[in-house]
Amino acid sequence: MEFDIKSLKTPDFIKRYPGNPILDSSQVPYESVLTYNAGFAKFNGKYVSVFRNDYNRNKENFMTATVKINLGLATSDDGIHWQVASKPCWEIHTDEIRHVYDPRLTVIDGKCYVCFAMDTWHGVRGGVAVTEDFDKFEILNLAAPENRNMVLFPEKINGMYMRLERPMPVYGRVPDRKESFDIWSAKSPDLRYWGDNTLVLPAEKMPCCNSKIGPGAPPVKTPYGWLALTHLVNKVDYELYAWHRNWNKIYYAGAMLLDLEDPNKVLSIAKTPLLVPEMPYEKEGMRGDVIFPGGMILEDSGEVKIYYGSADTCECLATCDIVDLIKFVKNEN
Ligand code: BMA
Repeated sequence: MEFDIKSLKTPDFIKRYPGNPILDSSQVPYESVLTYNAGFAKFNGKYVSVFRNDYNRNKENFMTATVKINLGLATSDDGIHWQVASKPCWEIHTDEIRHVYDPRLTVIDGKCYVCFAMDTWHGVRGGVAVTEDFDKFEILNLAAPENRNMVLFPEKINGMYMRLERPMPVYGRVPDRKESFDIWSAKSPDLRYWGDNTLVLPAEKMPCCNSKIGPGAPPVKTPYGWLALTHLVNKVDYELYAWHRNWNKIYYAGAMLLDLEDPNKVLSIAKTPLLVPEMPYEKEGMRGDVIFPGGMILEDSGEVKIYYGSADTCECLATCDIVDLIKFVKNEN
C-alpha cells in the first residue's frame, strides 16, 4: 500500500493528557536519566506501573558510557498521578545478562505477571516473570534469542495461556524487508513452557508501515475481540532528533482486534496509526519520534487509558472512548 508518511496524523478522538509526561526521571528518588516504556495494571485496588529506568548515561556521555538499566515501581490512585517507590524493584546484571527492560504487566488470578526483555551477551531474550509484591520476581520462562516485546493475554483461551511475541529473524527474512519483524503468538499450559508458535501478523500486512512491528500493550477483552495495541515503525531517509547520529525510525502506536476464541486470527487492523509523534515531548528526547505503547486500561466508564513511552525519555498518557476506538480499529469512522 502506498502512503505518505508526512500525512499521518493522530485521530481527533484520541486525547493526550494535558499534563504529559505522567512519569519522568525528575520523580524518581534514585539515580535516573530516562524513565519510559512502562507496563501498567490495576492490582489490589491500586494502579501500578513498572517502568524502565536508564540511569548512567546522558546526552553528554551517550556514546561513551555503557547503558545501565533497572526497573522501578510506581503506584497511583487515579492512573494519572504517580508515586515512585524509594528504590528500584528489579535489577539484574550478571556475566551473561546485561539488564532487564521494557516490562509489560498482566494480572491473572490475583498475581501480576511481568513480560520483559533482557539484553544478554548472546542476544535479546524475552521472558515471563511473576510477582506478588513487586519485590521478588520469579522468572518462569526466558525465550531463546532473538525475541522480545512479549505480552500475555489476561486469561486462558481454550485451556491454554497465550502470549504475543516478536522474534527478530535477521537472516531468514526476505532481502527487501530485512528489518521487518512480525508479531507471533505462543501457547503454554502453565506459563513456563511455551510452544505452538504461530505467525499472527506479518509486518507487510500492517498498514502505513515500511519496517517492523511488535506487540504493545497486553490485549484487553472486548465484546468485539481482543483489543491489542502494537507499535509500528517507518524508516525515513532523513535524520530525526536523537542524542546520537543517524536516528531514522519513527515509532507509532497501532491497534488491531483479534478473535476471542482464536487470537491467531486478526479480525481487523486500523488502517492508520492510533498515535503519531507530534508533541515536543514525543519528537525530542533520547530518541525523537518514538511512541512505544506498553499499557492499556479499560475503565468501567468506557474510558481507555493508553500509556506509552515517549521519545525513549518519559512516560505519557492518552485517553479515548472505547466506542470510538473500536470504530477506529474496524475502520468504520
Ligand atoms: C526498540 C526497543 C525499545 C525502544 C525502541 C525505540 O527496538 O529498543 O526499547 O523504545 O526501539 O528506540
